Amino acid sequence: MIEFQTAGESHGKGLVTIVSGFPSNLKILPAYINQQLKRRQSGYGRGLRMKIESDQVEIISGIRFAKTIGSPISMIIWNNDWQNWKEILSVEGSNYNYEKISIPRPGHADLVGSVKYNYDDIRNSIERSSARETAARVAACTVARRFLEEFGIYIGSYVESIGGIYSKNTLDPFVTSKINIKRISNTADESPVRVLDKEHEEKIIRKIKSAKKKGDTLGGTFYVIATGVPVGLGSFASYNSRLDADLSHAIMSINAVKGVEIGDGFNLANKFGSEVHDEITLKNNQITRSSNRAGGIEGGISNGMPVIIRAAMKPIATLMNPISTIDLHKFKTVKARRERSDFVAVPACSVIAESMTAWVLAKRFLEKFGGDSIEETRDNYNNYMNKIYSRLKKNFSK
Ligand code: EPS
Repeated sequence: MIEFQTAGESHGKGLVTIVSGFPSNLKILPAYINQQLKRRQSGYGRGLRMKIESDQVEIISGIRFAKTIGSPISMIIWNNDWQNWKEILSVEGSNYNYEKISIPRPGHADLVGSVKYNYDDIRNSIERSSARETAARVAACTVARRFLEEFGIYIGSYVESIGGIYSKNTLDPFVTSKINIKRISNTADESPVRVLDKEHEEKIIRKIKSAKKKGDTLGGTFYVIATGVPVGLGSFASYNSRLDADLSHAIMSINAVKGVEIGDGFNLANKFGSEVHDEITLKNNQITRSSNRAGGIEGGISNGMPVIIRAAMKPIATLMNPISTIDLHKFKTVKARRERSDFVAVPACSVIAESMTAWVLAKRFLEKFGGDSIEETRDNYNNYMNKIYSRLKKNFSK
């Protein structure tokens, strides 16, 4: 089973991750991981922190001569901003005179974290709950992304809406079975808000500018799509092995995500069954579906169609024009505290969601086909794929 853990505070020395369970001989270079880290840092509406940081991974173990060796891969992303926080986040403790934070921001982890962990300074909540942690996740999950590419599985994303402005539906993922997600995601990467149409890109940027001017923030929705996923990942055998449940958990775990749909999700609830379910058809003697409203998953198992996830991110909780809260020190109503932050992070969130999707798919893939080396895994995969039809025909011919 593959696993990863992350550690690190937003303004601490750095972010650390340990990734274990991947087979040996998987080709991977730091530059490949850095490329994904860069994608996570981009997007119109980010705060000043992204100008300070230029996230790069330092690989400590697990990779030799650009290939995995089967041992745990450990990585560090150093925080440039640490220089400015050495005293405030000191490990040893000192007489450094700093201001304790007692005013929680509504919608953030500030208050709940302080109640739960019995903190006397909201700074402790802020540091670990910050979305900065997702840099380490992206580094870890990029190993999974690289692994999946070996088997022709590609994951990409695009932003659908920001602040209620929906981009034109240039792609209907539920009708098209042939989705070139690499090309689509590259197009999204060229847009500062990761949308696929220029007209709405401008409208969205205007809306972000006006939110920023008002000291406000915005959320949005995005799609993540994985193509090349073989039939048979995940299982209906138990609640915790269902692929859709697994993906929902992974996406919902990303900071500020408040909604996740698989396939056409909530829309499906308003329709007749005959309008919803994807007909099973034959194309060149291969089993396929006439549509993909199920989002590539039936009965908790991948069905060979593209896996489609849609998610909603709430607006960032730090407001420069703050709403009301309580000062825990004085126990009276005040305006929430301002803290340097992003105004919009939906484009970054879509990249993080791609990463988490890669992780879940790699986990389920290795659960089914896993070997100790990439070669052994490939043999297992090929053996299964080559026999799908002959087995079906043999079993049902009796
Ligand atoms: C982030 C780093 C943070 C924030 C943002 C995401 O840096 P700082 O707090 O120093 O500005 O920009 O985090 C939040 C939105 C949050 O609420 O914590 C990053 O690296 O993605």
